[in-house]
Amino acid sequence: MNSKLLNGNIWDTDPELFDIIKKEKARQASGLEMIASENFTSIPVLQCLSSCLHNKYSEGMPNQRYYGGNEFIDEIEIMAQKRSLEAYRLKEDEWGVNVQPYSGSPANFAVYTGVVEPHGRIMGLDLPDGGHLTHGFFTATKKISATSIFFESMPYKVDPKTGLIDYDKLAETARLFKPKLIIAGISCYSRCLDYKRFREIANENGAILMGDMAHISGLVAAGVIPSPFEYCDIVTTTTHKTLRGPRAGIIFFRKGLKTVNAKGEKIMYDFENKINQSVFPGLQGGPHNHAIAAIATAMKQATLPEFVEYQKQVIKNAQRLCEGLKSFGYDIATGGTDVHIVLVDMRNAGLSGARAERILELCSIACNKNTVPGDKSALNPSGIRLGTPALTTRGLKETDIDNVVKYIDRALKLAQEITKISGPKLADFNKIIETDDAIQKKINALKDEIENFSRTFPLPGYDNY
Ligand code: DSN
Repeated sequence: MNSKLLNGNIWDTDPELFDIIKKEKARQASGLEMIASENFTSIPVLQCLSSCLHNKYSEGMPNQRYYGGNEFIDEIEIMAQKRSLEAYRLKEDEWGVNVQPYSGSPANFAVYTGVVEPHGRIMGLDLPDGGHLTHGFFTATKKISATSIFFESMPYKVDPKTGLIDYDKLAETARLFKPKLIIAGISCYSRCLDYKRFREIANENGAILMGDMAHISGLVAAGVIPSPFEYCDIVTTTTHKTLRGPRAGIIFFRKGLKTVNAKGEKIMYDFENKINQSVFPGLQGGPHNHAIAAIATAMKQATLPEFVEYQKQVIKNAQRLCEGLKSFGYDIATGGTDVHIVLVDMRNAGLSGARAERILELCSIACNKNTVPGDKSALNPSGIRLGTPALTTRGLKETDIDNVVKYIDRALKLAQEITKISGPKLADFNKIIETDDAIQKKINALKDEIENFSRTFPLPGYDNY
């Protein structure tokens, strides 16, 4: 195994692949990354991810493994657990944590598998209203997410007029549906959740309350928005969004004394074994030890004052983005944001989410089309979701966001111009983009301007890849 071809650097052994990686790096550096769930992680996280830890199998929990040679892996996993609790200011006798889930979707599935019986009932925010696939998404014709195939799910919704979660309706539906578990979590909702209200509704129905803080876990760690830990029994998260860690998932669960009943008997939480066994051996095999180490280092960063400043800036930038877009006449769902997400309703601008996403992509601004309150179909959504975590990581401040707003507006105006020529069909819109020289020139000129602007902000990570 000494062959240079088997063990040399990737730039020597596989230049074909390395070239593509370099192109992606250049794309990241020259574009404005506004996908709300993305971020640029730190060098220590990248270093853990590409370390020797990747080589090791370690099924089981620390000090109870099915493989030998796990002395240091145990040390790292225990460190990741400890630091995860510290980052959220949780006491070790009240909360436990499993850091092994491969990502957020497996984490959510592991919770339901562990604490809800097969075909037991769950309630989550409907996907078109801002919930996640794994909150039980299904449509009239199809059970889309496995969480709606193996569990019976009932969505709750936002008020189509205000865009805000309709807690009264959720309470009413929960009284009828009697869920075993209610999910307080979002994938696209720009307001803080009312965890106290969720708790009251869960209590009224004897339901477990699970917070899915995947999007907001960095903001929660920094203490700049309300925390789900005050009211939830279980909290899941990914670690790569606002938290800026590796692509991975975590499950926090309450443990210890739950309550004392009328007879004076102590009732204890029983989540720990159920959740740990559901993750392994229930659903997963070997933990990704390189990712677990990266969680440990990300959680250490999450306790630093610089991290708090970063998260404050993420919100300031998102709020400036809202105000800027509103000043150009765009409608913002719920009228604003409390977090890192800005949901822009394109209907009054005469554009669909798909057209807006496409033109922005051509101008090197990455975002995603998204349903907005009142949309009937998730297939042809009327809005775009923008986010500020990645731009803030690159050092953009409010005045830079003002420039970003102008770029977005210019791109969207181009989309309106193309729509005037193409008419309502998306295929015709795309055809004009591909064939009309004058339009292409305008797009490319704007793209060049945006890329020059973007390159002035450093991109964390390795220099060329
Ligand atoms: N795909 C993530 C998002 O974009 O919100 C959620 O998993």
